[in-house]
Amino acid sequence: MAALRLTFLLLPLLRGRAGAGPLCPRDTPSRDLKELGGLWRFRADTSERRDSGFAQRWYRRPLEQSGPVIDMPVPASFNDITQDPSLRRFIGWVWYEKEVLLPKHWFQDAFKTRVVLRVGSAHYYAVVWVNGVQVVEHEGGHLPFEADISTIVQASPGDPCRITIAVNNTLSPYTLPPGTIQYLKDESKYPKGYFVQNTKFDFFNYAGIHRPVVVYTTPIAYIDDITVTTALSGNIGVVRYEVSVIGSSQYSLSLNLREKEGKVVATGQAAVGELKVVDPKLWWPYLMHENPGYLYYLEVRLSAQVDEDLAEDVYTVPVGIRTVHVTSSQFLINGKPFYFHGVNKHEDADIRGKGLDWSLIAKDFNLLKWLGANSFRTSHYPYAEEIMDLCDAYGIVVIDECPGVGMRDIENFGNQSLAHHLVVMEELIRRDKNRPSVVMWSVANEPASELPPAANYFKTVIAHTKAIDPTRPVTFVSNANYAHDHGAPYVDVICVNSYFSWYHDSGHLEVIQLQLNTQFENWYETYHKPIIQSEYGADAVSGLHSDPPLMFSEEYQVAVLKQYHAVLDRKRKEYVIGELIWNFADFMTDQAVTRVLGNKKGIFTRQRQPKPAAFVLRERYWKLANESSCLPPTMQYYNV
Ligand code: GCB
Repeated sequence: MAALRLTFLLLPLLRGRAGAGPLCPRDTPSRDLKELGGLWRFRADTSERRDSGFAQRWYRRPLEQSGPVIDMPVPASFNDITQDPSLRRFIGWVWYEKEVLLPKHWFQDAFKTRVVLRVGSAHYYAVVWVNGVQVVEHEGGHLPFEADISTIVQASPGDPCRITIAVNNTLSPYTLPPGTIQYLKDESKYPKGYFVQNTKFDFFNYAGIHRPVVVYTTPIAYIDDITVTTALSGNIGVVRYEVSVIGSSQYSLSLNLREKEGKVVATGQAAVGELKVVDPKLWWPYLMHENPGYLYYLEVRLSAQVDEDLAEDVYTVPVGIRTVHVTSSQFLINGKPFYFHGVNKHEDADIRGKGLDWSLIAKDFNLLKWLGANSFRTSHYPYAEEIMDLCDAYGIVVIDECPGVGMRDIENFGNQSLAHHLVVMEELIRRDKNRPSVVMWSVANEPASELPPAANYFKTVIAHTKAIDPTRPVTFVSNANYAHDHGAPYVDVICVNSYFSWYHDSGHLEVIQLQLNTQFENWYETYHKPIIQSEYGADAVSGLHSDPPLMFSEEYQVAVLKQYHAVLDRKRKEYVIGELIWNFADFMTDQAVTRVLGNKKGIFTRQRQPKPAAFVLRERYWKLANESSCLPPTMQYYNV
């Protein structure tokens, strides 16, 4: 059994791993970008050990020469694209392939251009070949990875370049999220070799290439990374930066910090420095200011000597000047108390699963604004960079969560998991460190933090996170008993999930207020840290009615929310600093007797139509915003 699991997941681990480039590819005057979205050729490896693709080296020749292929959209999950139930539940390697023609001018001065292939995310494990040569492999969905493919593509300029990506969705006790493969051997019940994948998280394990695949260029000497942090000193905004350059040690830099309209407000020349802005326009959350999400733009220009030649690169990062502080009872943004009134989301939709979809992204942000939500948590994994860019631009505050979800077994807290968890936090922070919208890292959701090994585990993960990014608070989201939570001593903010009258005392709305009050008091008396109600809610099947309210009706969902709100309204005057509804929209889960085509705790349906709870929340969020913000009276109304 172990050997078979090895074939499923770990075969490519025999080779080296490679990481992601820190800078998100953008069109700049010195860089080209080509997106490889559309239909790719696709085949699932249905061989018993799922190893035919590797044994027969499918990457060596065009995929259609080694067997049948179908068209598969990228980006998208593969699960819901066809009518084939076995592909929907497929576990193992799937193979994607695309041939691309790269622009001629990329080769005109071949040795001055670097060509990079980047995958926004592929779930869970991916191996990539270009023209049959392996260029990168990566563990973990939800985060980008890339490879320098210059020498391979420059060996045959003008020829189509064949990109093959094998993706494996098998989870193990040591992956994030964890899972297990279970072989069911009773041949009176199951066919020979029958297995299932079990997980302890509550969303469907969609798989495939979920975010854009791009090829981009940089000059041979290039800006590799830019790190920006901001501070306020009186009326001076301080932008501290660090630029790293690869490909030359003889170079000069020129930095311009520009306002939105283009005016330069500060300049620099050093690789590490501080830019000062007098009376800066601060980055404010949505509904906390009349001009939320204000961004400056830090343009970095590089001139580097490479042999006899000059390489020039330019890259611009958006910069929001803001500060974040946590006290024993408040969360301060720019020194002002911030109350999270927001949602938990999922990347999830009909047909495309977890695949990036601009229409869905635009719709979701419009719904967030309509709702008066000022924040969300990226439950339960990092969201697409495209989504995060809009959070920066619109002023939507983010608790950025890694895929540490479903860690319910003791095996998930050993050294192998820990080592991977640290890498995931490094990759996440490398990707999102410059984002003003990200105000806190969440290293896990509902781990079994009552288990003794969780103490050292979370102490280590949180210390590591803080060491890489000392500027942001760190949390994880708990549903453990306050008296036995071994991770809570290490967090800056207590995030608690509870489902009173749903998973406990089902149907008993009358106990919510007492239980919620006790929950808050217990946590606060133990830790004296601010608390976020990071999940609460109830399933409501759209169109199901009952009065008096009974479980699963739209009325019951509303009633649960109102009971929670009564207590939140008292406690937010003390130390509760936020409330995030579970969930923004209905979403797909594994099939189970408690799930009706997925989890129905959305205040919007999966198709983004509001249930009555959405209107209740909308009224509340706008009221909260109007109470606490410095909005001019003209903006204090529903933004319809
Ligand atoms: C939770 C989990 C979330 C689930 C939710 C539920 O506590 O964090 O992933 O979907 O409860 O609806 O059961």
